[in-house]
Amino acid sequence: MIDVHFVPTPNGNKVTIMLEEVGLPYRLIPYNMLEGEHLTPEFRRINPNGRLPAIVDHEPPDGGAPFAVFESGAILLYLSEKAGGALMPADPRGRSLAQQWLMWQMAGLGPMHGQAHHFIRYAPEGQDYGVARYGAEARRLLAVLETRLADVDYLAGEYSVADIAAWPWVRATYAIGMGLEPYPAIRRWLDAVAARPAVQRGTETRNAANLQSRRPTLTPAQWSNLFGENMLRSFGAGAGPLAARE
Ligand SMILES: N[C@@H](CCC(=O)N[C@@H](CS)C(=O)NCC(=O)O)C(=O)O
Repeated sequence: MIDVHFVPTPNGNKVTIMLEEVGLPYRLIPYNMLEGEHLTPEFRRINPNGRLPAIVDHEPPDGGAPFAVFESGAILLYLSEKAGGALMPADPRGRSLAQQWLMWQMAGLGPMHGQAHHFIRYAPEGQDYGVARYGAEARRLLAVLETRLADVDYLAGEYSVADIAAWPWVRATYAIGMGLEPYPAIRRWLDAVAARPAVQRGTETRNAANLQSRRPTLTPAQWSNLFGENMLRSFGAGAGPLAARE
């Protein structure tokens, strides 16, 4: 059995989609991030970085003690290997392409779109530089994806962990007001992935409506748990400049 420490966000859905695709048994352990449920020493022992998702494999391949994995990209690779190389191309070039696009998602699409979500949806009004900077990066990365998908059906040629990593983030672009009309190849790929039964099962759990809206409303305590003092204090990060909600 695999425990999935879970929130129904793009990073969380990568893991549930992958588990549904490969058919490994798992149990969801849901967290309410707004209430700071992830800011505990117990969860820090599973993920030293304190973020979601993370998994604990109670039957790791070496037969040893339960094994924890954090970072959604590393989780996808771990699950692929556990499932005998599932959703990784068998040929070396294809495998490298899947790794390249997975790294691109983890280092580019995820963090940049994440910041675009923060500045467009959560930051106090008037944070124009952040909106401009991350909005531009978000668009640039969509253009990179469009160019790639105009040439191939899936990021590594065949459907792979790279598509599972990128798809939930691209699906979420509606929330930052970026329509996909200018990107016909992305639209085709988005629909093809969405039609997979495992993807549908893996994305059944959705965020509360407030968090799906263009401009979620957070109480001061929720803001502090996500971006402010409560979050920093739980890491022992000390005093310093803080994100402030006006
Ligand atoms: N690079 C990490 C990112 C994880 C991440 O930022 N997760 C968000 C939810 S999608 C989170 O835990 N946010 C809570 C917080 O920032 O305190 C991954 O891909 O797993």
